[in-house]
Amino acid sequence: MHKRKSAILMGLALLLVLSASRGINAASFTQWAIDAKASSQYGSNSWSALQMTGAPNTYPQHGDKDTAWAPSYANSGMEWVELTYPEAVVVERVDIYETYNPGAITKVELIDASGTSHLVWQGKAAALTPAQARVFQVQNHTARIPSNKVRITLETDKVSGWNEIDAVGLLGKKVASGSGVSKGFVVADGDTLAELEAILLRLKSAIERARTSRAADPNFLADLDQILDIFYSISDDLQKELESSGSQWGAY
Ligand SMILES: [Ca+2]
Repeated sequence: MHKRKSAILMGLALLLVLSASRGINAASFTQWAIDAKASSQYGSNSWSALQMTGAPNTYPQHGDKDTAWAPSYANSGMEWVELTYPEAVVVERVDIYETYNPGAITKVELIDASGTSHLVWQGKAAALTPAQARVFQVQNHTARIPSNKVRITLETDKVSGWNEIDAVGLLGKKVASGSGVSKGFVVADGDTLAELEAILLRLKSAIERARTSRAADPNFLADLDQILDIFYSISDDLQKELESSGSQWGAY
């Protein structure tokens, strides 16, 4: 019983390692927002939500600049902004360029294609001393589903003065679209698939050796056979998907 449990755990661990190693081969890239809205905005052009789109054009300056978003009123409680990006990605990091009275952010959420929000950071608002522009970097350790929207909540009465945001960068990896096991988070390419096949072949021959020399409990080996079959079907699915979506990988 103990051995069977270990075999299943080993199999799961191997699957996780393989999934992770496939992800590493896809390149991460930064996107800038193409659309933005906010709970309020100081102006319809200057200091509007749209001033958060595109790359930073205020940072590293600290000050009341009309190239950044500002809410309608300073120190008036909860405000939020929502940024939209061209590509849904598995997000690694959100970079928030706070260019006037930073520190009022209390929550950062990612929003996936279905509109579900995933909380990736929550904390207390606190003024920076001395006040200066900063890039507030939030790592995503929770949401593995691709997202193309970021929602940021600020408590504007916690940090005195106008709390302004210049731009918000979204760092992440693109995922293969379509069905099968890679839906959602697994990224595959030709090299990692070859690697996977080689590992599976080694595992298969190790099982065969153990069976021939009667070195292990037959039930344990049967479990390993089943796990191996699962890995082979994952590998096949990835191969099919790679063939059908190969053209997506050229852009980044
Ligand atoms: Ca800006």
